[in-house]
This record gives sequence, structure tokens and C-alpha cells, in this order.
Amino acid sequence: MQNYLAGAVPYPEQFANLYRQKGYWIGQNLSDFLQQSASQYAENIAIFDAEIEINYQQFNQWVSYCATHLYQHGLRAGDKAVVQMPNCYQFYVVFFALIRLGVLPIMSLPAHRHAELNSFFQQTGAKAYFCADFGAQKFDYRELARKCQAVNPELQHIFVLGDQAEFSSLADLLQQTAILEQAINPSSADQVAFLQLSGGSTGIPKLIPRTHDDYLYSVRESANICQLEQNSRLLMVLPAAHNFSMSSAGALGIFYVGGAVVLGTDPSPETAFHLIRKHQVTDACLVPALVRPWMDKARKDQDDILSTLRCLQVGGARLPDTVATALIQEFNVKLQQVFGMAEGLVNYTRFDMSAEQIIHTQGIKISEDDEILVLDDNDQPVAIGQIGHLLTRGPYTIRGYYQAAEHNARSFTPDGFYRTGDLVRIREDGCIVVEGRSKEQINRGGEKIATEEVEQALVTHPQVRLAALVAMPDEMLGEKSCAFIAWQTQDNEPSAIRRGMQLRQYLKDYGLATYKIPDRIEFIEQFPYTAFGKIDKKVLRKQVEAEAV
Ligand code: OOB
Repeated sequence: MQNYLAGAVPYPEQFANLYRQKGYWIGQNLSDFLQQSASQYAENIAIFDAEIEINYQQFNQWVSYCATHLYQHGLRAGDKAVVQMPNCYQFYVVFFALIRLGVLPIMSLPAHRHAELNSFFQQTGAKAYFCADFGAQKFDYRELARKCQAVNPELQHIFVLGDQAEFSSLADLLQQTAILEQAINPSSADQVAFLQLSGGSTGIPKLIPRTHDDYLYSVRESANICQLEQNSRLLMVLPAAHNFSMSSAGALGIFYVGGAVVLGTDPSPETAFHLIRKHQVTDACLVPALVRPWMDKARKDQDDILSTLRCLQVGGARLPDTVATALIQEFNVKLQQVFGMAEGLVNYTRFDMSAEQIIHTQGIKISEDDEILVLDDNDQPVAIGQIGHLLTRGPYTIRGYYQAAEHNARSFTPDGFYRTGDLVRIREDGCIVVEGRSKEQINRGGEKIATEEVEQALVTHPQVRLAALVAMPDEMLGEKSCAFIAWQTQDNEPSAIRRGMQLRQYLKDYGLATYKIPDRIEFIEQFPYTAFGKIDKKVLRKQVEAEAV
């Protein structure tokens, strides 16, 4: 056995053996996984991207070319690379090429800025960065690369799709070349394949080490549960690197069965409906915040496009029961709720469940060996049907975050259960219902904000004495963020509105991801405190709710 990634927590031997015995872990790495689909489905289209169609054979070849080029650039097995790309076929080519080389991709999202990126480079010593030239609102990722490189000298290889400026061309990595055997060096299936990101609840975004074995088990099972097959065409308008988009059943589920991913760069109903028609899309995955705009557009145009889908998956945040009902009744949609987490555990409603179960629950777990505990504040099991903290352990749930011993001691029990921070109840019929959250996290339409991270950024401002970030209910997104600030006044103090604008700009310059910039900022003189002397966020949340319009 190769040495397990330093700083990652391996599965205990006894569990690893059990998961192999049960046939969950089959010893296949992600490189061979793609190779297998390329042999089995060579001529099938794997990816539709704008006017480009790529079949499995071509896809797999590009992956090998790309791996060879990257080897020639100096990347080696065991290295790490931050991948931050828009939804485009090159994203999948780069991902699998890194895997084929034995380099560990770190799955950054397009909305991340230099605060997040820097922390990834610092935590991992990644040597390479993959991005596109520009993103939404003409954001320049090459500028981000420069900033990161200035403080992370080990970052030596920067590949840019589009105008590469002083960096290397990402497109050139797909040029035909003689494949170098020594470049092909994927890690074995029991090893960490890549690092996913946690929404997190504390300061720095946590890295989630996923092995080939555990990830591919969840992918195969998900593809079965979602009943994907060769003719499936999955619309991908969520960020491709997110765990939902990758594996639930996601692009990898599609690649497993020889189907096609249809890429879209924006999730507006106009773009999505056009792509659904053009490519006869069968499946789509969405966050709840996008469901309403899609329904509104379909209503307005009296368009029955949604009923042409075989399945619409919704996950990442709680789908309101009313929206689920309207989808099923008004639009005749086959809905599937998905409640998952990048750390592992994923639950799905099944197609043969009753409408009541599909509307009101988040379904059931993937595996009979997903162990689920619902505990009270004293870690004691609650009675069936009662709300408690969700803990889980199983064949595709991590045993610890990467290089985070101290944090792991809090987030995992000594016997390896992950404390999800979600409040759930399990009904008599076994279905799980997400009732809320105990972790300090805001779920902004599926994008997760660790309140502590934003508060830490806020208090670095010289005039912020104290800061607290709380969730504020929102029609569209479910939740938005509101920052409460104790402000050190100075002479000639600008108005609160102006101060708010300055503070937002300050956070942007600080480098926080766009979705983490507070939606609302309130300046207050006196913070409410709990009996223990902690800021009483319950009171702040009540205040926000009372004032929400
Ligand atoms: C997915 O993954 P993450 O890592 O971005 O976020 C996980 C958290 C969960 O702990 C929960 O708080 C929330 O997101 N969540 C939901 C939910 N799905 C996720 N809360 C209520 N209802 C749902 N359906 O978000 C993710 C990963 C894989 C598949 C789907 C979503």
C-alpha cells in the first residue's frame, strides 16, 4: 500500500475491509473509471459544451494528452493543484488529467477570491493553478493568480483558458502528443484522489480528502438510484466542481453510464430551457433558489418544458414544501430531493416513493452501511421522530478534514462519526427531514457561508470593534446574511449607508468570495449577550426577522 496522504485520516482497517467485503470499494481509481467508459461507450457523446460535442474516446485521449503535457511542465504524482474553472469541457479534462498523473486537484469554485484561494495554497502547498481568464462581471482570474503567486512561492505553474497573459495556455494542454508512459501514474484506489471543499463553520474553509474507492462507490450507487443510463442527458448549470454536480449523481454518474453532460454557464431559465430543448435534456440538478425563477418563466410562457424532464433534482438547501408541491402538481415534474454534503453522506428521495414523501422529506441514505445517529445536546439518542443533531459514519464519509487535528477533535466523535451540524428528524417510514442547523453557517441558496470567517474578516477593519453575522430569511435564496457591527466612530463620520458601502468594498479587497459579502449591514451601539457572555445571535436573528421586508 502507498503511504496515505499525510494530514488525512484513513479509514480504520476493519471498516475498510468491511466495505471491500461488501463490494462497496472495488479497487478502481478514477483514471481507470474514465478509461472503462471510454472503451465501453467510445462513440457516445460525453459532453455538450456550446457548439462542441465530445465523445468518450476523444475525452479520454485529451485527458492523456493533458497529463503528458503537465508532466512535461514538471508536475509529478503527489503534487497538488487548485482548479478554479467555469463550466466547460476543459474542466473535466483537467480534473481527470490531474488524477491520471497522480496529482491531487483542489476543487475551488468560480466565486472564490484570494482569501479562499490563498488558504488553499497555504494549506496544501499546491504547485499549480488552473483558471479561465475572465469570469462573471469581467472578474480577472489572472490578477488573482498574481496575488496568490506573490505570497505562495511554490505556486509555479499557472494555466489559463483564454487570454493567458504571462502564464501558460490551458488550451495547449489538449494538443495531440505522444503519450508518455511515465506521466500516467494515478494513485491506487484506496488513496486520496482529490480535495473537496467544506462549506464549513469556522475560520478557514476546510479541505475534504476523498478516496477513489469511497467516491466511486457513491457515484455508482447514485447513478443507480437516479436511474441514469446511456440516453441520459444531464443539464449542468450549477458550478461543476461542487460535490452535488460531481457525484450526486452528477457528471461522474453520467460518465459511469455512458450518458452526456450538457454544460451551461449560467443558470437562468432562458439559458436552461434553451439547452433542455436543444439537447433533449432528460435530467437537471438545481438548488432551491433557482426553482422559483424557472417555474415563473415556465408559467409566464405557458411552457411545459419542465414536464419533459425525466427528473429534476433539487438539493444543497431545504426546498420549501410549497415549492415542491407546486412543481409536482402544477408542472408535472418528477422531483428528486437531494440532501448531501461534501464530507460524504447523501440522501435521495426515490422515484417509487409517495408524493407525500417526495414533497415533505429529503429521502433516505444511499447505503445500508451509512450509519446515522440523531442525538440530543448531551449526545444521547432522541426518540424516533424527534429532532436532534445528525451524526454519520459510512463507506463514503470522511474520517477527518485535511490537516485539521484540532478541528477534527470537535467535528468527529472518537469512534469516527462526523458531526454534520444539521438538525434532522427520522420519520417512522425511515425518511429524513432537515429541520435546521446547529452549526454557525448560513446557507445562501446552497452557497455556504461560515459566519466566523466573515466576522474575522470584518474585525480586521480598523473601525470595526465587534462583528456578528447572522442569517436573514429570504424568499428567493432561503437565507441571506446580515452583519451587525459595533463601529468606532471618528470625526466627520460618513452616513451609515456610505459606511456600509465602504465596508463591503473593504471585504471585496480583503478577498472574500462574492457570496460571502453581507447582504445587509446594521450598525449597533450595544450587542446583546448571553448569560455566558457570548454575543447572543438568537436575539440578533429575531431582530432581523422582525425587520425583514
Ligand atoms: C451540498 O454539499 P455542501 O457540502 O455544500 O453542504 C452541505 C450542507 C448540509 O450539511 C446541509 O446543511 C445543507 O448543505 N443541505 C441541505 C440539503 N442539501 C444540503 N439542507 C436541506 N435540504 C437539503 N436538500 O450541499 C450537497 C452535496 C451533495 C449533494 C447535494 C448537496
